[in-house]
Amino acid sequence: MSGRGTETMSKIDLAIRGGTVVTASDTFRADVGIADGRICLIADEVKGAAREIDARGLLVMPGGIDSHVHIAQPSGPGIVMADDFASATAAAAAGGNTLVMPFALQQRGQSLRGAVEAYRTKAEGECHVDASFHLIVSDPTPAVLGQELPALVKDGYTSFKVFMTYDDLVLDDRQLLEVFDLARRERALVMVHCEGYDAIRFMTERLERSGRTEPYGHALSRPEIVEREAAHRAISHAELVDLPMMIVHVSGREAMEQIRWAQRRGLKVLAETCPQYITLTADDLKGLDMEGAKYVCSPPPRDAESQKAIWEGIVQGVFQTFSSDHCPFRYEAADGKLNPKARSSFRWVPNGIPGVETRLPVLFSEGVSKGRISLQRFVELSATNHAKIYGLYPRKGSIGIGFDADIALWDPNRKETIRQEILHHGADYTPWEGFEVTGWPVMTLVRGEVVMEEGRIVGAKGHGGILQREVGSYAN
Ligand code: DUC
Ligand code: ZN
Ligand code: ZN
Repeated sequence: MSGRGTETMSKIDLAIRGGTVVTASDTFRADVGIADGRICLIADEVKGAAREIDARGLLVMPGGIDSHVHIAQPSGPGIVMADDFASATAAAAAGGNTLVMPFALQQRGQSLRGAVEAYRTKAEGECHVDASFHLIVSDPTPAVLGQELPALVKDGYTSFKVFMTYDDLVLDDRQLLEVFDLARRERALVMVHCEGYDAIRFMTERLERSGRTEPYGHALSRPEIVEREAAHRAISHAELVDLPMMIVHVSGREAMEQIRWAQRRGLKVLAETCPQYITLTADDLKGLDMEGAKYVCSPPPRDAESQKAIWEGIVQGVFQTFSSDHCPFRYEAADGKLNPKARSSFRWVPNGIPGVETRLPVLFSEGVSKGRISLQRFVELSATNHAKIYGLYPRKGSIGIGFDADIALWDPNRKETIRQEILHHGADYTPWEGFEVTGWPVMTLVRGEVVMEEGRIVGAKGHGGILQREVGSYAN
């Protein structure tokens, strides 16, 4: 039910009163009524609820959906990710998110179903916000392509990631085509990590021979051309088998222009970018001693011109989603960035940075507060499009009757300085230390339960569930 005037219903568990509701299409003053974890009423006034939250002066927005995070993922010998499900989802809640989408990773030789079951076991009972898994396919055997993947897609794992680099994950062109073809048949969405394996190996070995082994070498080993070439190859393969595809973590102009070119030709190429590509640059990898390791992620951050190109892509609609690519490793740790081999070459520095907690404040501040994007575009990029693309809509991703009451209350004027000491993730640093933002999430509700209030995680872990998904709207 929605309406103007004062509404009362027989049983409303909670009313969010006096706030300004923001969706991907509108901004309007309204109260929001919640019953049984879902939005049941949107009206000028909602009275008679069992409980009320005063949202005067606040924006009432769909909780963030971060469709690209890595949590407790196997990361190579001796390397351990800094977050388990409890800490990652606490950090997500603190950052205004209500759902995260991490990856169940198939290691070579492993059954995909086995990887999914083991990952579920790690997550169950641990989450503060909802979670839903993508798959990573590293070993597309006939059994995986013929039986496991089709069955998993039917079971609600409707998206999977493939890599064009990394020794343990890379698929060659033939394998990519086989996976793409299967995805088209099953109507699953493939997420592609576009960086060319052979070019990176060539560059890495050349840099190492010339003594460029410090963290900055990571950026030199993976210049934009490496991403551009892989993006073009992935687009070509997808076109060959008529597959809609998502290119993840796009870092700069070269890959963005490939995607824009494909989209203008009518191809269903979707794209994601991340906070690191609008705020960091390769120069951050030049930190004194090994400090640059804190910024080693793939693709690497580029330069100010690239940041401008990413904004161009955001504003023009080349990008549909803005995700964190949260992939946390501790810095001061023998199982993290400073592992015993890391000083010998950048190639041993684990790739990834923490970001699930800071994604939305960075986008809100750099985007909305600085006048680059509207509130509507913010909601699309941070929640609604993720739900639509990955098969969670109309259950998640908006504020409307019948949607899960996944809501973040934002103070659009609040100024904060991002500091490690206020964050909840398992990493021991943030790449955004000292970064000033305007706009901050002050409360997060997952299915009508408050899970974060003023930076405090409230309520027990285990409220977050593990969700299966439908085929996404863009995969049709
Ligand atoms: N790719 C990701 O998507 N995340 C972290 C590291 C990587 O290479
Ligand atoms: Zn990737
Ligand atoms: Zn990632």
